[in-house]
Amino acid sequence: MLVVATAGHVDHGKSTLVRALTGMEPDRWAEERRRGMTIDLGFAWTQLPSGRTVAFVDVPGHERFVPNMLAGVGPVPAAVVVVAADEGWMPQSAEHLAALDALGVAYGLLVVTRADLADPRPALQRARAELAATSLAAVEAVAVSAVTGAGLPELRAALDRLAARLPAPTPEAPVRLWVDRSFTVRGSGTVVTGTLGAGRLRVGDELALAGTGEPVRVRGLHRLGVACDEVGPVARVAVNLRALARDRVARGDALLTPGRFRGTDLVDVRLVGDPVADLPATLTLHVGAAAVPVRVRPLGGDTARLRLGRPLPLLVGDRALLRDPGRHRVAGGVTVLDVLPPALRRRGAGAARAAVLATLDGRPEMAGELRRRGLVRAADLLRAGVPVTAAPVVGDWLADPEHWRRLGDRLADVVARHAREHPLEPGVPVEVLRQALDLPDRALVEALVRPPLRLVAGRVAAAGSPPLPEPVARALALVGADYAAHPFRAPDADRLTAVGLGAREIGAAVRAGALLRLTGNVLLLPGAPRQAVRVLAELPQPFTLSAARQALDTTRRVAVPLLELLDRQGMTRRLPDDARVVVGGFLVSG
Ligand SMILES: Nc1nc2c(ncn2[C@@H]2O[C@H](COP(=O)(O)OP(=O)(O)O)[C@@H](O)[C@H]2O)c(=O)[nH]1
Ligand SMILES: [Mg+2]
Repeated sequence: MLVVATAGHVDHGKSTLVRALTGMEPDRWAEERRRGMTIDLGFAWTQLPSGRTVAFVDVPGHERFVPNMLAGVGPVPAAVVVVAADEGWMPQSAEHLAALDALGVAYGLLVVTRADLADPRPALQRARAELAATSLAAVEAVAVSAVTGAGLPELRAALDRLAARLPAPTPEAPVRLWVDRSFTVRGSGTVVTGTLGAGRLRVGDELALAGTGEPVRVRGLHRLGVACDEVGPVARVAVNLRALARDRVARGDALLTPGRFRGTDLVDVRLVGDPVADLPATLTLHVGAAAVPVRVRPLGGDTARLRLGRPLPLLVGDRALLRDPGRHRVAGGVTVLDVLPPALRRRGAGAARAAVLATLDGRPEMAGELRRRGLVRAADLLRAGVPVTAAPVVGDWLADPEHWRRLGDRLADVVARHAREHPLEPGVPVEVLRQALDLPDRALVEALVRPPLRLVAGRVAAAGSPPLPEPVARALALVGADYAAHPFRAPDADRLTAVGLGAREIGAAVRAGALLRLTGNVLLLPGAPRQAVRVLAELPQPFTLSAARQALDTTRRVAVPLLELLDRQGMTRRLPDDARVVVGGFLVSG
């Protein structure tokens, strides 16, 4: 389906032309018919000689209704610029053309109407000259009279050629249906209409309402007034929404494929038109069928940051226009460069951002996004209209390869420095690393841990390096000699101090599994209990504490807690008379 919007000054014959071509009445309101003037958007359609369908979005030409005109033109890929032969180029001819040019509309026709009232050539010539500098420079021109019918067959043929030239739409794209009308149908409920430029709609689909994010379900679909189960692009559609109050949706809202768009109220844009520095601080942004007030912050000669009065589901590469409603002026065309722009907090951040924006052209590209952002969630890129073609580093996180490598290096540096500064701690807690590297997610820290680093119990430590800090390892080597001679004698406090094992060092050694703490500072090597069971198994069973103490060549200070440990571990069993036996399995297997 070819969907075209009309454009041109009031009373130049737009609605009459649509009527003549379609036999349908585009002026829907009684007031419009009484006043003979289009106020709001009108819709009419017909078949072209080729069998194709053309649908018109007829717009008002009066300067008071330019916002309505823009809501009609915004989502439509092609336009028919209408100029009356007898009046020629007029103010809203210029303003409408400026709007089409700002939106980058490149497909259309120039139609000189009312050719029965005056020679169409001067008007045609002037209009051609005006179009020459715009996105519509190359369009075909036709002169017509809706009264005599002259030129209408040529116009139909030209519409057919236009339809054939338009780029093929993408049915697999997500849906963003800008609502240009909403109304209630008795017995059906709320219906919205729009131009489906891409994507596919089906009865039963769940969509999201852009304004509130609330889910809505498609109860029924009409394509040019005919009910159907499914509609592909490009088409004029009416969507009946299940259980949605009429006041929940209005022109400028949008129906969205869930999860594929994100409402944003902050965008960085390139402007073609007035120099950014000359713009008033407040303008109206028109995009799709929406119009929102925006505050403009210049960032460079032709780039700016726009703060929107309410969030809109915008994508990188979207075309929009800025208009000064007070001065009836299209200030410029907008290309959206970034829908998730970084905050500008530091001094000089604005200038730095301007330099970045100067390199952007609005073509969504993943590698560039990753380079600029370092890290970004895949869902955020997708919802900015950027195709995601790389695998996440962890979860939903995408990383620029170079940035990721540098983060890995920094992680190793922080772990090494921490090990030097806190030699008795077993590595760096993940959360500390997350903060040190200023990462948004702990999962990223864990994903950055690569050999020789390792993740143990929520901390990142260097593996391969000695399991214990140097001073502790040295002290253990000294007591190790003591244990070799008397494995069940615990060094006393003086000995521990002499080799340099203070409370912190002992704690580190115990955490690292290098020492076994029986109680307080009663320490043995970790293998001591098993070794003790082997010795005790040689004794006549049951055996007394005293017999055990002698066999183990140790003191009560060690023997008491050691036997209690063996009891707890089920290797020995204490009898009612306080004697013990080694538990059967340990007797046999040793
Ligand atoms: N003679 C003549 N009058 C026309 C022609 N087209 C439109 N008109 C008249 O011009 C006036 C404005 O037309 P309309 O379609 O409402 O203009 P719009 O404001 O651009 O939609 C109406 O009175 C029409 O009857 C035409 O081709 N020939
Ligand atoms: Mg009209």
